[in-house]
Amino acid sequence: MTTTTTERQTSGDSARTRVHPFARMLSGVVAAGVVLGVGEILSLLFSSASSPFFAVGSTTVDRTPAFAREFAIDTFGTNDKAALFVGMSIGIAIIAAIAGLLERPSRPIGSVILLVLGAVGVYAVLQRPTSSLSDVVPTVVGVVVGIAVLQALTRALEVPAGTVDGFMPRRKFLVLFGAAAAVAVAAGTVGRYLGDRVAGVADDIKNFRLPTVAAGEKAAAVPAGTDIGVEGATTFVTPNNTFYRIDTALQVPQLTTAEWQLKIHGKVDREMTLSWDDLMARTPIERVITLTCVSNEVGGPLAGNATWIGFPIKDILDEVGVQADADMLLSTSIDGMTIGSPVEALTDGRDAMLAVSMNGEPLPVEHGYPVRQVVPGLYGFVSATKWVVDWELTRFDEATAYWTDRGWGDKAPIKTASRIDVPAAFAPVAPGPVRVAGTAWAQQRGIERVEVRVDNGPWQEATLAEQYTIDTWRQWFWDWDATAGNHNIQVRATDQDGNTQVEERTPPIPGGSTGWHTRTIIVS
Ligand SMILES: Nc1nc2c(c(=O)[nH]1)N[C@H]1C(S)=C(S)[C@@H](COP(=O)(O)O)O[C@H]1N2
Ligand SMILES: [Mo]
Repeated sequence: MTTTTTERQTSGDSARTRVHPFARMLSGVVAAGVVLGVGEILSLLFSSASSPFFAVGSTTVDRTPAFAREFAIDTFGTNDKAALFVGMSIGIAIIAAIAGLLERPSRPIGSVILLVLGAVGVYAVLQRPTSSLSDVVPTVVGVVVGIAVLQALTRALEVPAGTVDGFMPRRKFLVLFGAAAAVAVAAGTVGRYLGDRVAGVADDIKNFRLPTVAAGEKAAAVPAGTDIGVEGATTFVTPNNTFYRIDTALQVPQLTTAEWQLKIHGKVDREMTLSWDDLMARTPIERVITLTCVSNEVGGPLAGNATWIGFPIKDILDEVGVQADADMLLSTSIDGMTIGSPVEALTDGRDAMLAVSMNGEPLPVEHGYPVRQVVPGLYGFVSATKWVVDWELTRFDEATAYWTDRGWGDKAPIKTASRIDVPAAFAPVAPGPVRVAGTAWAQQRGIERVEVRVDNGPWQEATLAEQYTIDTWRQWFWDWDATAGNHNIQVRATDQDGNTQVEERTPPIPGGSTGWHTRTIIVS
């Protein structure tokens, strides 16, 4: 490059005039937009793994080291996907702008940069666990078209010296630019829209019929006393639309009940493949179970409680005959997520199930439609496989799963946890009586006691809401006579085995955080 704002160069036989670098950068950006737009619309003809943008995003997610995942979930919470999309878009735009800046008719450096980006896209597509070789076609065609666009725009910018002011883009450039931008936006939007529609499961969900649960297997009615009724405190049942969502799926898998199958193989006496009808012919149960994510920092929000209808996993395992040396169920989702669960936890009598309904509705697509696992007492990453389609009975010393390959623990029972919900962080509090409230959980053991203390004073016992079962969280409150000033409120819970949460702070990785949730409250 000569200068940043103007340049003069000779190309071929005629002298060329100055071109505004901003026009060059825009050319690069719009060319990259064409690559992604064309890639997106062509991906309709191939599998969902063939979209270059999502393939790069998903492969980035898979390559993300454990500490960075913790950071992302910590910083962006359940908006981590949106943050990734924004970050990727900015990154691609910057590279594309540089490509545009460097491209010349006689020296196609920008084209080479787009080619390299395309190679990254092809690599990312091939890295997807569910992709096949033909899935690279949308990326390859997108890159070819994108390079053609960049070269055409660059040529349109090169004007023989003296004919026009180089700072005024030429008509031909403007027309080409407008057309390319329109193609990029239209192809991307239509591709996205149709992608959700064509493979969509909206009709399937509309026709979904909940299994009928026999009276003896229905969940007990939720007693009024399970909710403490403090404004802002966690409700006992979490509505589906506010239930936390954690997964690596940048495109939510769209799997119809007709397409769904569960293939069961490995260390079993009888291999079996369950169809949707096979599953629905089994005896369903309905249970209320609290799901929690291992990625919660102390006091974190990644937990929810729902009424699930599903089919006991133990019954199915009994039918296929798990061989004596198998101690792990390696489950795989339609998008290639693998999760290893101890066979023991699935067969010891707890309500481990293949769930098909959440709070009286079909599973929302984000929560695993049509079939997911729910296992009380185990963190989601070792138990709660959404969109599950494959079960392999194997051994912990023979197989690993997605998160255990990334530094997380292989067996992860849920640790006893408690958190303060009210007063909310930074909420104004006036001196006088204040009801401090929150929730606590210790699935499979149950909450025995919750204690609160102010400014390292003596621990005081909170009032517990009624316990629904040992598999659900338990709400609590404690009445405080707040005095003016800054105060630290801390909470700790004791489970029904008699174990109290420890003070020592450890991070979520590898098996769940420890420590006491502390909130600073400014009373004035
Ligand atoms: N297919 C699939 N299933 C998955 C995951 C995933 O990334 N992919 N994440 C797991 C994790 S880490 C958790 S905590 C739970 C979260 O379930 P939810 O999103 O329904 O709350 O799903 C589990 N099941
Ligand atoms: Mo999780």
